[in-house]
Amino acid sequence: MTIHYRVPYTFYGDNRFSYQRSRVVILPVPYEGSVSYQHGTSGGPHAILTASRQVEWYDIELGREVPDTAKVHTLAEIEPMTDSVRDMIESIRTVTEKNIQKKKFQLMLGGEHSISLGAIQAYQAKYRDMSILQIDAHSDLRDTWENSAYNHACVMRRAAESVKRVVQVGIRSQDSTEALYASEHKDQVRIFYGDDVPVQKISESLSSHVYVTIDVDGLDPSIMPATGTPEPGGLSWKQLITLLRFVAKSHTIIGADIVELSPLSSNAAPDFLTAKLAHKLIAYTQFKRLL
Ligand SMILES: [Mn+2]
Repeated sequence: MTIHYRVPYTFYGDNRFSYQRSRVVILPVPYEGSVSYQHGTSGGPHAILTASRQVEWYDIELGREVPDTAKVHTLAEIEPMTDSVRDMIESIRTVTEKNIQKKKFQLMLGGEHSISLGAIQAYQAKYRDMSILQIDAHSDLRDTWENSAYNHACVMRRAAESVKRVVQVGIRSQDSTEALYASEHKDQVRIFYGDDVPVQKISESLSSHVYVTIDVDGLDPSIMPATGTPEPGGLSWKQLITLLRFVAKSHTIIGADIVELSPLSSNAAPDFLTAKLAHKLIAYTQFKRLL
């Protein structure tokens, strides 16, 4: 009889590449400590990895088998520390620093948006001129939220205080303090509202080294209902993919994260979309010469 082995529980269901041999590392972080509205982002990494096992390795757009060249290695999940978001951010920073030092392209899968700060701090220590491309429905520029300066609603304020520039795309929701901060710090924060995605202009706003953070709620809720605050009027799949391809070609994307997927038991399409988005980011960054 034929024995059927289960596909490995890794990105692409592929475990051919050890950490040593890998070029791309997937870092799952099922952390959910400061979410305001609906819960469920701690299930994000598991759902993305599960869906990724169904993503076709061959990429039609690039005409290549992506995992063969990208050499993807999936790391162990970082255990969530729910009592301290600062400790969580610190752990992510430490892991990211190691991956940067080993010259890996890190793609972190969340979890809630506050985790991005740990990776951003690590990249910023290495790339002083770094800018951030943030896809999101929310500016996340609050100074504090729910008595914390490290809440997911403050993550880009903390980032904007240290990196060269944050470029936000897909924004449909802000409070007055965020709008004021953005208007008073036009050099640090550039905002593109709603589904206005002028790729050339966005690209020109970025410095040469770019960290990409994608909150899935930047996408329209018609294709991304699986998130805590599904704001209407977001990006289409094509708009997002076109932008990422353009930026990957014209700039150097040094690392990335995809956060805030909150899986729905009744609908697997958003999980698959997110896995495919991760695949596209891997393809665009690892096959730059084909773009
Ligand atoms: Mn958001």
